[in-house]
Amino acid sequence: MFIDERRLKIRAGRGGDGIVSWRREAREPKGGPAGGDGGDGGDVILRADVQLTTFGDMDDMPIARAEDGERGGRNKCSGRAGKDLVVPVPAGTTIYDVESGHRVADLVTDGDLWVAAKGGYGGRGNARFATSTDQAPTRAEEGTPGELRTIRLQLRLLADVGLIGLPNAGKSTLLARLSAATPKIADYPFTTLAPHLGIVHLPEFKRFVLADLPGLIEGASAGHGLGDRFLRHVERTRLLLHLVDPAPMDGSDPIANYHTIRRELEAYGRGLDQRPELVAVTKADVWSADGLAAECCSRLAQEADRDVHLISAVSGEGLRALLVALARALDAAPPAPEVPDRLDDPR
Ligand SMILES: Nc1nc2c(ncn2[C@@H]2O[C@H](COP(=O)(O)OP(=O)(O)OP(=O)(O)O)[C@@H](O)[C@H]2O)c(=O)[nH]1
Ligand SMILES: [Mg+2]
Repeated sequence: MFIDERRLKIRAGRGGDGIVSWRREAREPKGGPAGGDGGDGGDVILRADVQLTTFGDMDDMPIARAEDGERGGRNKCSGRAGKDLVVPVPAGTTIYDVESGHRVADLVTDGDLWVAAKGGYGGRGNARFATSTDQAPTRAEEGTPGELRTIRLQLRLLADVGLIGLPNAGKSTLLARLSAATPKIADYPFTTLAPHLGIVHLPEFKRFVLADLPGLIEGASAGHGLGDRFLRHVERTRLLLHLVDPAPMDGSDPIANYHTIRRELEAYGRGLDQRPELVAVTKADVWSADGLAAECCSRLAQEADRDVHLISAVSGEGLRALLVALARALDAAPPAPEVPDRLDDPR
């Protein structure tokens, strides 16, 4: 299952206690202090992993807990330090502290590490407290507790271009045509229930990552259809590719449909409506003959004041020109803005 948000309690290991003990040797009944130090507690560390695309694997982890340090031993032996717990998370995971609501880390690159909770320190044993005036200290320290906190993980997929459009517009079909991805395709709305990524190869060894999102509908920002929660996954993209069906099955007007999606982007906020956008009218193989597709293109170009491409993911028409335009637009596009530095709904 695709899970892109979750809460996680984390607890670092406690430091082991230092101990009080005495050296015992033959003919030396009252040896000096020999209590060892406790070991430090283990840290809980989150690590970005590009192989992961969901938090689904973390389901059976109600609390992420690192090992405690061991108690000190006799003969000045230190206790063993607790092992760190390394929790892999998908690359693109943003971490918020639930209590403060603040962003505390954003793990984007494979292997990025973040210490989520620091282990406690081991206490010193009595051997450490011997001085010239006190050669038999009876004092040892307890270990300190490890950090305990609750965090919220939010995933924003790492993609360069985000595919948006109404259900059935042809988003998944295009992703499948341009990349090796194999999303489910069908002639009914809401076929795609989770975002999919594909890598699109361009000439000269260039490439970009294309994200296919579940279809949006009017009122998505108010929770209609699948809602707008998947729009979070285009937040890191630098470019939107907006697909428009020139002759939707429900008889709706393609231009009105285009504006519906634009309104949802605006309602979502986070500057998504300012993101550079390319528009493509799909299914040219079906609707070119009677001029319907071309008419839709010219109306859209006028209304939206953008270049509009006419494509078919089935026949391949217009795809080469679209890729050239995408590559150019990507070169010119500014970097995606930072992810939010606060949770809007800390819970
Ligand atoms: N003839 C033709 N059919 C297409 C083309 N692109 C998509 N289709 C068809 O349109 C229907 C919907 O395509 P999808 O790719 O599943 O649409 P989607 O936008 O991903 O839809 P959701 O996942 O429901 O949001 C399918 O029956 C496709 O076969 C095209 O270029 N030509
Ligand atoms: Mg789809």
